Amino acid sequence: MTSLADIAGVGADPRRGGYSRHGFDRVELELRSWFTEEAGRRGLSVECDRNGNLWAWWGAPGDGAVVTGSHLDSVPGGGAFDGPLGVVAALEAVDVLRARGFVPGKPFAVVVFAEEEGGRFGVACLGSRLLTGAISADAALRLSDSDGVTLAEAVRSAGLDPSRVGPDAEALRRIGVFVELHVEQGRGLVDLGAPVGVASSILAHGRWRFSISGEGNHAGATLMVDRRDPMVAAAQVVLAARRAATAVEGARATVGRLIPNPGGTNVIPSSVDLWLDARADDDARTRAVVAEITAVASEVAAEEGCVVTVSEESYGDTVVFDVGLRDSVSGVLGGVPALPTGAGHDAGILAGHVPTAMLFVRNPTGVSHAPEEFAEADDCAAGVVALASVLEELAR
Ligand code: HGY
Ligand code: MN
Ligand code: MN
Repeated sequence: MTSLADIAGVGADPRRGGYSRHGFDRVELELRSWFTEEAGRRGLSVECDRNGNLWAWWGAPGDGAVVTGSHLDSVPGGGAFDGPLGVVAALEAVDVLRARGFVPGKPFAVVVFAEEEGGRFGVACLGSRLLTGAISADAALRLSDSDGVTLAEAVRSAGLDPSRVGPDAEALRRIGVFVELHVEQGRGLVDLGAPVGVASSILAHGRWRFSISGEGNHAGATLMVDRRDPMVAAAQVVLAARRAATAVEGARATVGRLIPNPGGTNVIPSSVDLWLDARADDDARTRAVVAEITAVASEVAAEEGCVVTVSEESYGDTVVFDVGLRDSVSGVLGGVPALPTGAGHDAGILAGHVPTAMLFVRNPTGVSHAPEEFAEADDCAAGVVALASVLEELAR
């Protein structure tokens, strides 16, 4: 909790509440130096890979390492635990292992992945997607933030060489097993009355951009019959998202970001961009929900004399974590519960390449991606001890 308190002032967002810490922005760079210092204090040697992921090595870097960690960036106005808890727990777990006189029998690293939330460049888990090749360097370098700054420019200003951004087979080969500790985003552990759990699966989920264009005009001089108002179509897409997801067991659909252009109070927008976040237990259901929303979007756009284009910005199929590893992790912890999660993680991206597990720490309200996100000190401590025991077993 002291370590989390150390960074409590970094990236606090007075307008939204909570924290706004985004890939390679000034705030996140400050968090990177904080992490580098904390790792240095523990005698870990820190290196930054070609995609901006930080690796703090306990001993010499090498292949087949036991790796743990998470991310430091947040959603806009996010909570204090989503990401940083996993990074702090990893550092604290090193302290616990050291106190036990443990020395890793394998290469061992604490990792901080870049831009996990996609809060700046729009693609979630960007650092781990680049590392594994789940997104091409070209597509990634072209991504831009709301000020039009491209990822290429952002990584360059962070001291990286954009021409080296891309799949990193060496970094991937170095990961023998990855364990990510994360605050639970949901009420599974609360309802079970357990402080710590292990992840079983992650919902299939993706992000789609809907761009609706109509005719910009004067709010007062334009008769209602003469309008081609993309905001009216957009509003119906938002409602269609709610309807379509409610109709499919376990599906979720959200429009949390909608930008009218130009955005004047007395101006009928010429275009509206909105982003759909859709998730479900499997690929088919997720795709079905998106297809239904897309069909409604085309219909309502046509009715309003508007044009809509839909582009998929990121997608990941359902992740089922390695059952053997999950069960042995649960066993090391005396049989903690296994829970599915609706939240994506770097562990979900890596799971397709290396044995991966996740530990969850109880979240009393289940609320996340909001300033109210919280975890009790005792539960965080239980998470650290659990992580240390799992790492000790894996790094023997
Ligand atoms: O969106 C997610 O599920 C994750 O927090 N990036
Ligand atoms: Mn998150
Ligand atoms: Mn997270």
